Amino acid sequence: MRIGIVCYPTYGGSGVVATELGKALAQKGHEIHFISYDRPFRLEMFHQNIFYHEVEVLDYPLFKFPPYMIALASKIGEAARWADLDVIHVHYAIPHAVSALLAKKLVTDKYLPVVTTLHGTDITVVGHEPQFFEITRMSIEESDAVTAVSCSLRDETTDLFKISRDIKVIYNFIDPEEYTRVAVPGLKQRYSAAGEKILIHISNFRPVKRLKDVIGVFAHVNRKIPARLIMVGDGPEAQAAHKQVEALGLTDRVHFLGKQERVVELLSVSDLCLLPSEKESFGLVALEAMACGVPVIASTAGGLPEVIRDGVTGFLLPVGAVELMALKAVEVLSSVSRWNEMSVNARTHARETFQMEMIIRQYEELYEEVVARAKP
Ligand code: GMT
Repeated sequence: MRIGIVCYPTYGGSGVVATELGKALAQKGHEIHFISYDRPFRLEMFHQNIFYHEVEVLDYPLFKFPPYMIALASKIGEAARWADLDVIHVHYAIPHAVSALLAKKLVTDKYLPVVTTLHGTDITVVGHEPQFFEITRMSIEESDAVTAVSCSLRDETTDLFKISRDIKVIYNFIDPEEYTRVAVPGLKQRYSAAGEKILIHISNFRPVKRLKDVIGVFAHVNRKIPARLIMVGDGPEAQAAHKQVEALGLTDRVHFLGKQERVVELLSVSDLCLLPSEKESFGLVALEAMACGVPVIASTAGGLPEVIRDGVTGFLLPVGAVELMALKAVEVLSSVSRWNEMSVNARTHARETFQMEMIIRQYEELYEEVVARAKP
């Protein structure tokens, strides 16, 4: 099958899932056409079945705001005609789904089915804004198929937009060969002294990630167990996080590493992952951590309870319950046998429940279904 994949090329769960899906589909023999304003950051390899179409936005003095949505629609239409695409799969509703629906009108010589995957903030944050509400709803209603990355996101979308159509849940996945604990000589010593535990947080440092709670939990843990905190990512909350760390006198115990291309090595030297988000439709980072044998302490927000098994692969606590999260962190970090048990459970759960082949197959079946429906 010839599949067009539209996604954000930057660091972030939706782009990662879209790129990994495209790579896996190409490996299975499908022809994949990525369409975005930049090469997706995980698309670092060459593959004969993978193509990349760059969206260029005209820089004209009259345009205070470059018309990206229209440029993207034109590019999707152009790629669809040029490569004779069978289906367009957009990741993140805004503005991708709207552009794809426009492109569908441009391609007049064939029916171009559009599959939209909702990732979370496109619904819970951006789509929620009054100015985007109706257009997001329209793009969900008009797509040929819609998927959500968790039951929680499906239900929230249905309730919020009063959607009557079917939204299929297809969970995110990881490549088990890539996400596995690796030995990295000297790395643990680079960030910690003997006997210290390493906690890790990875995100885009946006308000929904509650960095204040991440640092708060760490401060409590560090009072009981000598520990370090690795902070991976960057974003609007970075400055406030630096200040909080300074105010708590923890500068030498918290390592801010900025955005990182790869996190497997860092996860491999970590003992616990913290994800106390206010909203999280899935929590890909939690899955990546578990696959590397790192138990996760998270909030019960959104889809996190569908990813983490409370008391088995980590702990789930209410949003903002900093002290309780710290208590559970200390509980798992202070018992070698408990940590080992949770680490093994986490690794197994990540591989069995979010099995890559099974999830890729679910997307393939969905493409086959919309293409068959589109046939005259
Ligand atoms: O977490 C973010 O803010 C980034 C966002 C994205 O679009 O990349 O992540 C969303 O999609 C990920 C992949 O499906 C999910 O794992 C994240 O939970 C989801 N983020 C939120 O819902 C806040």
